[in-house]
Amino acid sequence: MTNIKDIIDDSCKSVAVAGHANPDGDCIGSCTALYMYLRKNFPEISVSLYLERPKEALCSVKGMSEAEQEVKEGAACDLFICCDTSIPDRIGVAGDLFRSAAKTVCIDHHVSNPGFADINHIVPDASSCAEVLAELFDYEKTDRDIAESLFTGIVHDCGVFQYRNTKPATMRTAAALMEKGIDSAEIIDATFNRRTFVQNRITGYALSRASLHLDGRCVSAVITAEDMERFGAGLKDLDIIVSDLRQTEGVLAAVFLYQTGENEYKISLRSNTGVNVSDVAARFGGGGHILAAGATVEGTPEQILPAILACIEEQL
Ligand SMILES: [Mn+2]
Repeated sequence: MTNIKDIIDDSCKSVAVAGHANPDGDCIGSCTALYMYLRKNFPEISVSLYLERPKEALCSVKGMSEAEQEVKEGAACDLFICCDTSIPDRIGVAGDLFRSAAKTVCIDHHVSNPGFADINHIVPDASSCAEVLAELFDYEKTDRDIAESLFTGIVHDCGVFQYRNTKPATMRTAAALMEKGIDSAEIIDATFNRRTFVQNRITGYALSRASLHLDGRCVSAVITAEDMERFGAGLKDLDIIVSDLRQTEGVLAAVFLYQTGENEYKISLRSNTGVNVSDVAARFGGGGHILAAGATVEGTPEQILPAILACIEEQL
């Protein structure tokens, strides 16, 4: 596929756009951008957008107000496009619709994506799914609102051009989007930099209790359900902890565990260099990117952490 129009033929009357569960900035930016682009440029097609409610800062992204949080009974579509989703199990609210769709397309940048849809357009070199989409859109058909969503997706996945997934092409794409007249500084501040008081407190707590392992080459922190309750925090308040851990001097990999069930933890992994955390996550049934990955595992931190450290040590 070289252009989004390649997947839309005359028989296509209805399209569903969806992302992954617990959507992040790239997922929200990509899905809303694709939704708005299809609405604007293919007015004869009915387009629906399915997204879980993200953290507050992302709710104001254009197009989010039209996102549906559940699939209505009897809903069907000719074409289902999922963005930024590496495995079908992670398709959020619209999983059933994916399974019943006549044709499915996956647009993504996760290196671990096996290509689970009928048509797969996966660019592991891209910083973000939004960067992949920008290349599939006609520039002159990309308006300011669409550019805002794409820019949001890009800056969230590359940490405002800080992470190693930032390539010259990422900067060129972002620059072209800025030419559309978006308020880039406001997007970055409002959706990426701004932290709630609760987020700051629980991040500070996690960092103050972090531990070093493997001669200081690995750092870990754990947040339990009890911790979250004590701080009045939800899962959405934890997303900056692992990137803060990664910035520790001398550290090659950061491991953050947070409780998601009675005996279940989500592992969030980040790497600076020398460790492929996508491979580590895959050993626990998860996936992601070389420098950022995750998995959900059963057990206690005392059981899970040594197993992850052993996998990381193999790579050092
Ligand atoms: Mn992404």
